[in-house]
Amino acid sequence: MTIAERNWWKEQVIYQIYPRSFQDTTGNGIGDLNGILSRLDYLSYLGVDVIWLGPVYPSPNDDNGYDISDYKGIHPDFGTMADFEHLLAEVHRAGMKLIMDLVVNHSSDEHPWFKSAVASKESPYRDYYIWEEGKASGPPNNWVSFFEGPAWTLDEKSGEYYLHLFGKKQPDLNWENELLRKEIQDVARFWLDKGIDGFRMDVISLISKPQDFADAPYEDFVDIVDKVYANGPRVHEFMRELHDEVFCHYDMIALGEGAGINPEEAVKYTGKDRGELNMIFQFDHMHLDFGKKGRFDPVAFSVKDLKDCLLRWDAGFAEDGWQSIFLDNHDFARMISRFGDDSDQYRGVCAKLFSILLLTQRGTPCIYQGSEIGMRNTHFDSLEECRDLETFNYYRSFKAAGMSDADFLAVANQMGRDTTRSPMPWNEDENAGFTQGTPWIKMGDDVSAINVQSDVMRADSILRFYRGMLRLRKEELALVYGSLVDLPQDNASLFVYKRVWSTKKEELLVVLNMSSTKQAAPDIDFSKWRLLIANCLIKTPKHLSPWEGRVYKRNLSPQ
Ligand code: ISL
Repeated sequence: MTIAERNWWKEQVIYQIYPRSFQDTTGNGIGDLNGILSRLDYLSYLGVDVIWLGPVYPSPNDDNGYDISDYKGIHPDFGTMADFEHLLAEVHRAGMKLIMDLVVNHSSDEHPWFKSAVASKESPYRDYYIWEEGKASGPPNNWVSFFEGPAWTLDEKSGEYYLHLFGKKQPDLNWENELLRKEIQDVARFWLDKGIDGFRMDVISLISKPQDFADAPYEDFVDIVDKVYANGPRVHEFMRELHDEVFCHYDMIALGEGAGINPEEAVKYTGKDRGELNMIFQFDHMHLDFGKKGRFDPVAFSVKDLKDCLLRWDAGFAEDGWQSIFLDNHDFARMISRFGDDSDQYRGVCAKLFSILLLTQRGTPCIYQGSEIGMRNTHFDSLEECRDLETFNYYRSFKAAGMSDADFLAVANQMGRDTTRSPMPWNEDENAGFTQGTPWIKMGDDVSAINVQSDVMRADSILRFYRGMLRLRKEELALVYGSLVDLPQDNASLFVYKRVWSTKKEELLVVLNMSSTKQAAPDIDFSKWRLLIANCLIKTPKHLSPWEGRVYKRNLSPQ
């Protein structure tokens, strides 16, 4: 096994801010940059290193900012460029870093490039997008969009179809066009020159399309993404070009969102001599419950499936490459609601267990806002309360296929993206201190009990536990550089592994009971280990309480 090279970006912990839902200061019900500024003390208190700021650019907000109409501006809902620059300076002053979302697989259809491309086939911007003739029966091929329905929309004027792997207001950019690639380089330089510390690059694995645009020979949507849309023929060339032209001139984080990658591809994106990205997000664990038709067609999965998936991916990076570890984000249900037990009885201990899992895996951890106080899925009582276009699109198609509103809402409450986008609950004020206006999306049902202020006050809170885990992550570099060694158990509810850092002759032991029932402890002589942190009072060494998690340490005896 090779020994991981030390790099500053491996030692960071990222905190994802979904700007609309973090902190409003103007009363328009939408979070803003000054709101983030007002909460920097909180992020310092929590102990995170890097803020990943979701898109704050001008956008018609068909997909909450993932449809950008001006890559070099700030949406007035969020503030001004001066507000952004002030925030960036203060983030740096507080000793943190800031990375921005770079959404360049597609733009908004309201971007001037697309407007010009539609206005005339002769426009120099026409080829910035992907146009194809339809077939007699309709679109050029059978590709479907991530957000349901065909991935092609007819432009009546020219009679050609444009490709959009996401919503129809999100036309895909044509990376085959060199001028377009230069525009993207220019955008990246613009923000890096302002002093930001890198990018989270939206669906970057999708930017190179197979140019034959042949039909996808798969029914299962995850297969279509993995085998047709992702890792296209020129993707690594495009990544290297961006690196050589721009990224290599900055000391930055390049974190790719790797929809549809597999471990082998992941190492191509992030291998240390490849000159592409530093790290990547993989999604296999997020797809464990996706059925044939994607997220709104969920299937059952087990703790073992989750464990196997995490282990398989860790093994993929054993020799080279690096990943960023996450268990939820703005696109997926809350981790305790999805993988754990979010009942009143177990929410607290379960959220702490998942913080151990998140912060003891090998990879740069990414905490999604609100997980550090154990937020659970928000439940919507009707579709009128939902906000996400993906939910609405799937609703139309599932309804047409005969599903009832009640059944669809139940699935949306389990799997939909809105479940995880409710605003941060800060305190017990009106709207939990998020806004003095009307929040753009419903607050969580339980904000009077689950909010930052109450967790700051309580010594045994989830928030305090996260702080402890973040401190541990800083103190114990074995958690960053140690290899991950699974200790297989007969009991499928247990996840037990070591992080072995041979360079320093140290190892850490992580013991997790990922179930709501008491389990026999693994057959380990714990007297040989020093306990560093635990989420329960250890009642008997022989048993693990529901969702009990512990981290131990010992020095390796000299060989
Ligand atoms: O399952 C997925 C990948 O196979 C998806 O979740 C995928 O990762 C996701 O849809 C891509 O998300 C990103 O791009 C979208 C945007 O709506 C999401 O919010 C963003 O995170 C389009 O820009």
